[in-house]
Amino acid sequence: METSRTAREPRLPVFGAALIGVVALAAALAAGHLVAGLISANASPYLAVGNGAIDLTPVGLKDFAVRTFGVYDKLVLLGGMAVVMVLAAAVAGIVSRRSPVPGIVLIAAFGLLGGFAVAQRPDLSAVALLAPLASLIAGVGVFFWLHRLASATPQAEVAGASRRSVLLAGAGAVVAAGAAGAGGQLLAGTRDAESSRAAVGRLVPAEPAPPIPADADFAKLGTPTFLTSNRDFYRVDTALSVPQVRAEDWSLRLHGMVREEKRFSYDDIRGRPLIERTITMTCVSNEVGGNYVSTANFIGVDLGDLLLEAGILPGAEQIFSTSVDGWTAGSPVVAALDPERGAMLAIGMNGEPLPVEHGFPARMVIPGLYGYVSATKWVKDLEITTWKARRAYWLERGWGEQAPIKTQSRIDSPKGFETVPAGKVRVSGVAWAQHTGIERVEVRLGANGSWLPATLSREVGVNTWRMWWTEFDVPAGSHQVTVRAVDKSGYTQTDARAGTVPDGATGRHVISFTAR
Ligand SMILES: Nc1nc2c(c(=O)[nH]1)N[C@H]1C(S)=C(S)[C@@H](COP(=O)(O)O)O[C@H]1N2
Ligand SMILES: [Mo]
Repeated sequence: METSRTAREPRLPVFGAALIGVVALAAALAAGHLVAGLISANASPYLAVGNGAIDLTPVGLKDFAVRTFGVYDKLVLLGGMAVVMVLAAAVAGIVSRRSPVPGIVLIAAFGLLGGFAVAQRPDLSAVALLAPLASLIAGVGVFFWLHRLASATPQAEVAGASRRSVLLAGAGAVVAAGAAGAGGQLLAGTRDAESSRAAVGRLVPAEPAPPIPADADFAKLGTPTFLTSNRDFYRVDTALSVPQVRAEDWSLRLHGMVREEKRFSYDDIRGRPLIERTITMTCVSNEVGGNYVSTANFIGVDLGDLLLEAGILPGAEQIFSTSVDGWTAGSPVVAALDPERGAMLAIGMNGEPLPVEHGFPARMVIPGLYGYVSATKWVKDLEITTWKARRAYWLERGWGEQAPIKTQSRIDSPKGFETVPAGKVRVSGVAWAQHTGIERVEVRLGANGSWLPATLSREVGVNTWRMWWTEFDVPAGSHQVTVRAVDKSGYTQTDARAGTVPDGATGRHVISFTAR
């Protein structure tokens, strides 16, 4: 009798088995999220796996994702991960129709992957491993428990009371998982950086930036406003979940090729006479005509002053900066030391403490250099070194070491393919050549028209964009307009098209519109 036991062991129905896998997955994710809420939102194994995936993604694909999905690229990633995980959990259930072992092995493998991803995160301590551990225990536990309940139900009785008890247990597990997940979210919310940021209050610079003149933009004629609101400021980073750093826990270490290593707390920085500078930032991933360019009043201290206090040793070339989430950037020491350029360690943006997604408590901003070599958010470490000794995040992924922002211009109105009334058509937009300044903007109607100078907005500084507008008299029909900028070095924006990799796109923005 004993020998035929396996043969008589009941097989679970396919759908029920799949469901057990999915419920166990929900329990695992929720338990991990709950424990992560107690430690750090970023300890959540789900987010950690996603972050790991971002770091492992090849440049081309990442570039494609940013281009195609914009700020939604991470949502798409998380959604895709969810689909894959639910399918895998269902499969884990289905292959376990007789014995729970294959499912438990699969779920445990999931758990280990989550643990590995959390362990890889440089912003988390070993305690954070408790979150994936909770996931592992909850996932395997719930799977085993539901599987036993269901298997103990003889097929003949499936329509009866025991089946109901399996369903009830499953529903109970889902409800508990939901509660745990929500609890985790709530706990993370009370501990996160936002409350610390609120406690900082408004930042009042001792040395405010000159007020922005009313004629610094042509917003009424279709250009962006001169200052970009914090809400509208473009955002680019590799962080799947925004690093949560409280000001009171933050410090910045300045070390390497310096005479004297320094460490600054938030109060050290905030207690200094704060300066304010109006700066237009640009991302190297900005396509011709793209939106990854914005302007703000940054508040903080001069980055060069901090370096001088530490004393830069001869031979130093690179400021190798590291964020709390382990992202790195390499900036030229000379750029930070040049008082004309005005590099900053910023803690404020448009009067407020930095928004959490823009680097709270502190970030770097160096005018004239693309963000990936100059604008480390959530910065915690500055190592003064050489170019040879250290290679930053995007350098390892095929982007250039030196990345000055290229002179560019963009048409904002009319929009591409817009239909406008025939007759006088106003064309407007922006141009930028940070650290050099815009001298002239020229616009051309049709592929062979002559270049006509546009009216420029009042210049705020060489480190900020400049708005332009002009007018054409156009008959009904379809038309095209092209813009080009000439900067103060005498350079005319090239017509030669280049992609964003390795050091920024070139080419001229052309749009088509219809007059009727
Ligand atoms: N920690 C961290 N800082 C970062 C990045 C990042 O991925 N992680 N991205 C950089 C890039 S590529 C740009 S263009 C700017 C964008 O800053 P913003 O999001 O405030 O506009 O931040 C830079 N600082
Ligand atoms: Mo960027």
